[in-house]
Amino acid sequence: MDRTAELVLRPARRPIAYDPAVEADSLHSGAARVLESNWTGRSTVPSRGLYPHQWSWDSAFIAIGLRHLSPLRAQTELETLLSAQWGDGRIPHIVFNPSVPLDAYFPSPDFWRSSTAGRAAGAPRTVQTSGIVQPPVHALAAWLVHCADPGLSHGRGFLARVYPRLAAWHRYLLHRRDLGGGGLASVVHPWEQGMDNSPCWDAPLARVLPAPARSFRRADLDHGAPEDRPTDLDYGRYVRLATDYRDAGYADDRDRAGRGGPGRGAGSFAVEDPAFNAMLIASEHALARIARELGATGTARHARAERLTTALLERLWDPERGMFLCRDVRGGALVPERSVSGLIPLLLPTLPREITRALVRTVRGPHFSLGTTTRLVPSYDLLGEAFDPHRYWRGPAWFNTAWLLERGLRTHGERATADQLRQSALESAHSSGFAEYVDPYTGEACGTADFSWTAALALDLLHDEPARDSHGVNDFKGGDRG
Ligand code: 9WN
Repeated sequence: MDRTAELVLRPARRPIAYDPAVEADSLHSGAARVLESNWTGRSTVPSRGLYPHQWSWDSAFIAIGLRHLSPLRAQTELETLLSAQWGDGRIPHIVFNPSVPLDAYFPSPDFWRSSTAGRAAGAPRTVQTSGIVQPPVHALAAWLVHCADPGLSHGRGFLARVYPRLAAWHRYLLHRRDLGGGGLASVVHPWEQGMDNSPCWDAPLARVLPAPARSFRRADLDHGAPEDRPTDLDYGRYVRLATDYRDAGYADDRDRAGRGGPGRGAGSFAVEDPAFNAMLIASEHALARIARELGATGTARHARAERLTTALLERLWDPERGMFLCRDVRGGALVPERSVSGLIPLLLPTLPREITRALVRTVRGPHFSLGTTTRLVPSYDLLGEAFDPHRYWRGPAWFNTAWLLERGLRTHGERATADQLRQSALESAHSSGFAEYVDPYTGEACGTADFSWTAALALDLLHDEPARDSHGVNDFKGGDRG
């Protein structure tokens, strides 16, 4: 059979009508158009202008939506990303497209120098990548992609091929990135957590000596409004951290971490983040399902996910605020900022009931106001000093966090709130032209338009909830059944 034929997008099964006020068909075809025009042949760029390469967690979210259009293309998206995996198990946050000019995105391949600086860590020789990572949502995506067309998946040996790579990825995070020693994975750069400019990083980043602004040229300002993007000072710190990590050979060993004193040296920034770890746990449950599908038991993986859930509660739960916080591993304390990241553990099926109740109260309460004054959950505390409805990850709402929270709410039986969030996400995705992010109050489009994960996750939300639930994280509740 000619598999290339399947790379042509097929019409999805008819999406459910979710609200007469919104044209489901037009949303569906608009989302499909965005994904088609951002497809490069082996993967999908987040955006043609601002982000012209392949990004790690973007690809996972994109695959989740693409599976409704072309399961083969969704599998290919993940396979392309995984083929750039490093020998030590890390999945790089960017896989560079060699045909894109170097000055189209900063930091470019000549900054990261993966194939030379990353040699000891096993960076691939033939493809250029960054040396940092992004949130591990890939195993969850692989499982959902498999479920979209199990016949195709079996026929291509999809799960059998991706499973060892995903297992190595989780091993890397659990063994090389437990910098706090408490069982959770740490991020060593704000870009790793994916919410680059969150106020949660302000205090840990303040210890980092910024690289001089004249030592690099930002490309993001060619596409985005400077008042919405991170400042030059933030960028100086991002560049310093990445340079130091690169110059230390992208090594993660704890002895090296922090060497050089505050402000300098790889390891001066290390944070345990609730969303990053929640995605790891959800993905660990998904890996258990994949293992079962491949004939193993998956029990050890569920047990590991449970241990991680316990560690998350012990290390990051803040009962007073009713949400999870980040831990500044170098400073040793919790960061007293409320970010959407601290709500995302709602995704986890086995959280104690009193914790999920508190999280739901918090998401509806004055700091996030879902269902009262906000349409989508803001990325940061509405009452926080640093709140800004338009600046990158300091207030606006993103669609991937909405998707994660919608699943979490549904997982814990909060149907009405989940339905409301789903509807707002669909309406905002449509009316904003699949914007990268939106003003949480008005839904006004911000950032770049035709953003791939906005289109992909809107497509996923268009499909009916029972179908999404039956292949999703809910199945992991209560262990290894299914
Ligand atoms: C740095 C691609 C990525 C997303 C991140 C988002 C933004 C990059 C940037 O774009 O980050 O990785 O240049 O700002 O913050 O979450 O993966 O869409």
